[in-house]
Amino acid sequence: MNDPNYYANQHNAYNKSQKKIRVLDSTLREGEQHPGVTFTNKQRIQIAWMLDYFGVDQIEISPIVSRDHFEATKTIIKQGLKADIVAHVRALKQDVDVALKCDAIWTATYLGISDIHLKDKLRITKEEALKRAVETVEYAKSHGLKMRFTVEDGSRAEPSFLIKVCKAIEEAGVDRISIPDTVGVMRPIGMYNLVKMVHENIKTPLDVHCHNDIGFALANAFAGCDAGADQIHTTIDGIGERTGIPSLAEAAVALTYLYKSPNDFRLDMLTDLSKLIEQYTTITPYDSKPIVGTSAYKHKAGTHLAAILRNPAAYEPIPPRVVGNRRRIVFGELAGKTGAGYLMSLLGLAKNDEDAKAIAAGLKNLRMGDLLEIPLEDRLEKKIINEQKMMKGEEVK
Ligand code: HCA
Ligand code: CU
Repeated sequence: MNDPNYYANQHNAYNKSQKKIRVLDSTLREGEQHPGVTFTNKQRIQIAWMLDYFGVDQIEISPIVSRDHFEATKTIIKQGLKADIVAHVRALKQDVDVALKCDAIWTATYLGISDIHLKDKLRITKEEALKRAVETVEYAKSHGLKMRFTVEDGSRAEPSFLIKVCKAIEEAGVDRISIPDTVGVMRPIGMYNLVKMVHENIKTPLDVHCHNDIGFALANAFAGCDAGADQIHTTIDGIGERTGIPSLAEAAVALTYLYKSPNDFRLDMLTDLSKLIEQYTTITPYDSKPIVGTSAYKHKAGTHLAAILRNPAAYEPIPPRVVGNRRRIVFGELAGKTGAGYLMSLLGLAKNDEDAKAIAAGLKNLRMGDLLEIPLEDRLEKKIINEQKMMKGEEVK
């Protein structure tokens, strides 16, 4: 059978950009800025190991927040993980010194460069900001660090000043530049234009760090990649300051299935990663959260059940097992004849159209909404594995 997403992918034109897009996960930095989130050092170390095993390219943590964070950063750096550990600090020499004390190989420093950040937060002039940016990069580079510089609030900065700063820090030897939409005010085409403008002026690889204040974070991050960025910032479940940034699950699945970006992500860890955060914080992700939500693979309406029972791909973008989630069907007043018939067969009753109809009507008359949920997976296992192979473009036997 053909890939059910074939035509959708034609519209997506994924095969036109199969470049590798990297992921920096900032659960331990941006994520800890979310209300209700604070990890113990053991948890931080465990999360870092799991993110590394999952396959992210960089893991960000801030050593300047507290003594504990300093210790956690140092310990995580010592683990010798595959991912780069990025020590995130302010654009100040004394902060770079903290990164050095952690034996960091990578550091990231940030400095607000929009008019409002310069005037009302930092209270410095553009000239002072430029000088501080260049001096910080030179300082970090002279101490042998690999370095990313974040032009904080870059989306709201005066474009010519933004480019001036980017060019100056490129000259000073910066290894990556992060273009953030710090307050989440871009729309995808705007993020595309912004990143394109920067990309046309400098050669340094670009990160995109997009906030979700209006709900565009993930779309904006990908628009930035279409314009030339090659690294997306994520957190588990998208937690972060205010409404957060793109979720690791959504970004990783989109990269794999919609962008066909080469990677070795262990996507089947995604649901467990989300559960881990739930366990360690006061946050319960809403049930309809894409990929990892408890309703992400539930099917309810009668017409949906009828289709799902024949072929789950009729109403699923990718199989739940691929992302460590589970498919369930919901029985209640919407179940319809097919749903009722399936319930009968589960209960060992002979299938009979009349009885199925009567049960479906009975369920409606009860007016009790959803009555029960049943996992639906094992008998479809082979089909699911084949779907997964097909969608990755592998041969199906
Ligand atoms: C912050 C600001 C930041 C930095 C992003 C980055 C933002 O909270 O320190 O370093 O890429 O959103 O601008 O998170
Ligand atoms: Cu941020």
